[in-house]
Amino acid sequence: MRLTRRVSATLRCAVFGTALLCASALPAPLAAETGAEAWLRYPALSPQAAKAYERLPANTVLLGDSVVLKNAQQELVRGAGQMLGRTLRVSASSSPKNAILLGKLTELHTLIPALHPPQDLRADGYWLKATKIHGSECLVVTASTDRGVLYGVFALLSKIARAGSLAAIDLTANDITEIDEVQNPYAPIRWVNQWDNLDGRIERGYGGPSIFFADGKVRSDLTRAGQYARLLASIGVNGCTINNVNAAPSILEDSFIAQVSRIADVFRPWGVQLSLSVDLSSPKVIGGLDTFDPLDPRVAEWWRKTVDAIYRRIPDFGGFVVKADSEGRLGPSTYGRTPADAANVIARVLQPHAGVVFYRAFVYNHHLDWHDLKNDRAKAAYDNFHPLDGAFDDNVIIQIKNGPIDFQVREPASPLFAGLRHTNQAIELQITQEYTGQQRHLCFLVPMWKEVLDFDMHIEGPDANATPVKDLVAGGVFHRPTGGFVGVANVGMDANWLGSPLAMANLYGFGRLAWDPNLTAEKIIDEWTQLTFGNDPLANQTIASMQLNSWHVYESYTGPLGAGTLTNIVGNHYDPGPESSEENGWGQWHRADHLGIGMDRTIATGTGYIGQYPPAVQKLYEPLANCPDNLLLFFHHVPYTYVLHSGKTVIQHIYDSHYEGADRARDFIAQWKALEGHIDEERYRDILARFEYQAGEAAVWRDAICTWIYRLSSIPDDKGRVGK
Ligand code: GCV
Repeated sequence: MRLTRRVSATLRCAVFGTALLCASALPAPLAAETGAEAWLRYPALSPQAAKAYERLPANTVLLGDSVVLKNAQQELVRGAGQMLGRTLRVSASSSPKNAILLGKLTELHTLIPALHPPQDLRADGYWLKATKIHGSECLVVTASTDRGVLYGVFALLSKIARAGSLAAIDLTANDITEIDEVQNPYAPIRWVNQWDNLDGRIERGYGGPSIFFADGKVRSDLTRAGQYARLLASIGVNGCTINNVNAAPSILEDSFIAQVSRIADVFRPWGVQLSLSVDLSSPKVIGGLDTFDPLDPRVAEWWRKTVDAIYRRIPDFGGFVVKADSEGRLGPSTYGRTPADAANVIARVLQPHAGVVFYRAFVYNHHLDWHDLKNDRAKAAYDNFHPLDGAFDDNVIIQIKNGPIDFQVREPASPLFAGLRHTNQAIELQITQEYTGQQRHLCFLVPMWKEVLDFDMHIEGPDANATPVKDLVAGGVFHRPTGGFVGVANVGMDANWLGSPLAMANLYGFGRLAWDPNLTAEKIIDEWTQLTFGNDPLANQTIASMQLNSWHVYESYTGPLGAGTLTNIVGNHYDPGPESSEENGWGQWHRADHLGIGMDRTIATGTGYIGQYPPAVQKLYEPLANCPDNLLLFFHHVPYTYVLHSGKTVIQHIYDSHYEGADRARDFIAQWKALEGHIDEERYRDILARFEYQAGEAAVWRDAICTWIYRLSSIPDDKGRVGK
């Protein structure tokens, strides 16, 4: 049942690398259909669609000479060339005529004083404006930063590419010669984390080995790293932490930083800041000190010297990510110090360089006593960090997983989002599908992320407005200086980056949501599908609909009713393994026994976790009658015979859900087969094999979970399927 079809990474990288260097030679369409170009394929538009761009200026003028701006211009020339079959002429800036002008507002203003920039243009935002200069039709792509100009170019190219969709053709609306559009990012922090180890393996990575490291060193060929930065920039992601949060201290050795600086060099043209995960014991392990106590002045001095040395090599270095006192990582608790003590000592030496510290809230005891019904891992982040609210420096950001456990198929929003008012925060979302099918099952996560981002924490205080998670992390509610979005991506050397072409919708979706969490899942998937698969309306509709349904399908045959993904939690986090959650200290308990199932997290009788939420949110989950069915077992322990809002008993819901889910997974095959001839053969066959595999796995999940819970409860399935 395991997928054996693997694209030859080396072969495809060679093709991809050549493509990068020889833009004008692109695309070799067959190579592009490996998924390597992801959503940046820039296929030739149909003559009908290209008509909308007949009046697109024939020249391009660059105002400025930074590496980011030059790159933006090259990208524009490449995209327009491939999609419209036109070679934009690169001309000098003194008297632009019939030109697409690229440059920062300051430069633009010198050239066209009459053009007044919009008031609401913020850092990294862009303005696309059709205008006349000396009577000549021009198009301006401008911003207050070079990076904003690059984002504007990508937005322009995305519009052109999507105008190629037959479904979307509306020549008037798509006529770029009329455009006047301002776009701003929702938050300053839009970063990805890679959990790459220095030996080249990636923790929870399913797309091949690291694009950064091999055999304990930085790779000599960093073509893929540069290509990754291009993909990230195209969706507005502005930072990338390149190594595992379970960090090797040696990453901070001077000889290694020299190597890492080569990665920063290939990121820079795309406006992506490089950052590193660090191990807090580094001052002792590699620094020669006898301590890593954050309050010891020698430790502070060691961090200062180390950080200054990094900035000498990487002047635009972003900062550090810290995982401490978590899953065996050492941390400030060794010396009785707090996360604030640890974060601040590093933050203070980063601050003069404008660097930041992401301190992960994923701090918990994985040796919890499972006999004690009051113990609850879900409470850990809030318990550890809420009391420290306000104790962190202004360049510290608390990085909080979306839910209180660990990227399960469904969790409520972490209460810590509401528990920090005087501290910057970022939400950590997992793009790599650790608990959601490891890229072998289709699971489009944007609908799940949106539920959390849109979740109103009902914070009483600043004003009467809603306080959704997206606004809390973006810093708007409590006027924080920074904050935003972090996605654990884990792309690898596989040609299609994540090991599965359809999984790339999650990387795209993360970037788009980080830019604008108010985008709908439908809008995001429509964009991605058009950019990734092209113009065919049936293909667009089918793929978008399959993606939009996929999270619920996966949830229904793995872990319905909020029980968590009932997977093997001590092993691969992939196969069914509900018994592995119990009788150990990891705290991913569902407490299933012969009478009932679920964690009692109530204030009245349980762990008290619900009490960590603001009062109005508490009422959504307690008492039992209020709790929505889809999170019931996360919050309550109930007998199998408990009747849900839907009118079904819990046990019958579990049976039905697994059967329906497995059926719907099998239906994916037929839906996909209808696309034969509508998309390229290579991806058609590859993805079909994946759906056939998923259908088999879903049946395995169905039978494993239904049989397990039937044996436990002794309650038969009303429909007589289980055990047959
Ligand atoms: C990088 C989960 C994963 C670990 C991961 C950890 C974390 O426990 O299984 O692989 O470690 O989360 O987020 O730090």
